[in-house]
Amino acid sequence: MFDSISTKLNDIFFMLGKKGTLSEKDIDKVLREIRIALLEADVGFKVVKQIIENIREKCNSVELRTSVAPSQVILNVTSEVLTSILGSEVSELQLKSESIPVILIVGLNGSGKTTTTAKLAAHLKTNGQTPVLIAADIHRPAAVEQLNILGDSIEVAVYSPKISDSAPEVVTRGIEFATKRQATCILIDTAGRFQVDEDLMKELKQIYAKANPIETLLVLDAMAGQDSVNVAETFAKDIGLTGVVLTKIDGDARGGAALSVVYTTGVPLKFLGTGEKINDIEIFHPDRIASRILGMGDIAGLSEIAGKSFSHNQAKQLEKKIKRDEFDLNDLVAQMNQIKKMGSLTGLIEKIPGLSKKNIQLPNGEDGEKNLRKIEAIVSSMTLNERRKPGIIDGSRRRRIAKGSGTKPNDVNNLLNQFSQMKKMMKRMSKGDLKGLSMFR
Ligand SMILES: Nc1nc2c(ncn2[C@@H]2O[C@H](COP(=O)(O)OP(=O)(O)O)[C@@H](O)[C@H]2O)c(=O)[nH]1
Ligand SMILES: [Mg+2]
Repeated sequence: MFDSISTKLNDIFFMLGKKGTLSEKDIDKVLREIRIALLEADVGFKVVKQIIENIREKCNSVELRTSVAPSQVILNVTSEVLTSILGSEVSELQLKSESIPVILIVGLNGSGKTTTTAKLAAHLKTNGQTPVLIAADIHRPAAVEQLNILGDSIEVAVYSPKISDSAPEVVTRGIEFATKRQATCILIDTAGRFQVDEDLMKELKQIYAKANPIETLLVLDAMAGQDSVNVAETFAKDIGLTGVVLTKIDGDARGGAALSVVYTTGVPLKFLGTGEKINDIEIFHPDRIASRILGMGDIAGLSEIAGKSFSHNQAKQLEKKIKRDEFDLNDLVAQMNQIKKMGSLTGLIEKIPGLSKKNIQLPNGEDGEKNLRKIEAIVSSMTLNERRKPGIIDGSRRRRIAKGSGTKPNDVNNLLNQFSQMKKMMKRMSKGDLKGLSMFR
């Protein structure tokens, strides 16, 4: 997600970066480009207008023309504005309640409700909770089975409906079941429809009355685009929502609708679904997503995932290397191996500044593994000097490296191009006062 917008904005700021001073005209031009990039990313028209106004206003209030690095200032301003549109701060799950806190999961068919219910249960379990799941989608028997399989896999108890139960009855019995089991929280998976309709809302209202949830989370498919705005507005009005979970952000969705939903409904985004597996869920951090949108990567998110496998020293060393512009191809391979250990590669790629799935072709799974091995083979066919200063690699060196690694000169070229792009990005990040890098500490 955000691939094309981040590439575009990245280009805009890169071009701008070369300018020492900015005229009124320059600023107009940049704002126009940002506007187009946002519209193309499927951000709603009204939201785009607001974003541009906010950026312009902030630009006027800072001394842009006397600033030493005006492009940096605009980049920071844009990042601040996007962050604030996305909700500014992390919106945590509420679990304080007199009775067992209930989290109600609602949304359209196929949006990812059942999967998200299980993902959240696993997330809560990791945080010391004892969740119980209630399968209240009585319209599709397969959904009950699906939740049971998922519950088994994470060792979380699931309450399943009896044949003649209505959805509200299931909820009442499910809560009794959870109480007996001494659950510390309850997650209810509900039925969806293909579109918002009256029957669905009626049933959900009845469920809501029985469940009295502390959190009502709307699950939205990132691929649905601007339609999600209407869906979210209806659910917010009819049922009341405390949060949104945006799923399938690992797909090709342009992602702009996320901004529109939050802006239009005022309901905070709480989680992102990043894949089909149970651990593919992330807490939504507005500032990190803003920085991802701007093509600045998500160093904080990256280091969080890396946290467990990265020692403090390793992280410090990496930060130093990036700052001193000493990050070389050996480090690249080492980093990629580390990342590989942490899980799916593509999800992580977009968190690395300057990289996106488009400019580094690294599919998940077996192919990703193969690709990594290929890069490793190329780098290990280089001399120490070539790894440190890839600039010296000319045509004949390239042919030698390709031969030695069993690849084509073009593969070597691609790797070198990607690496140089990445270095440029790192340089810019470490020069600017962008928050990201300090998170490695
Ligand atoms: N790639 C991807 N697939 C997802 C994600 N969340 C759910 N899915 C898939 O979307 C499909 C529908 O999910 P499901 O939970 O059954 O949706 P429901 O009808 O709303 O309960 C399933 O194939 C899930 O594996 C996600 O974050 N990423
Ligand atoms: Mg379902």
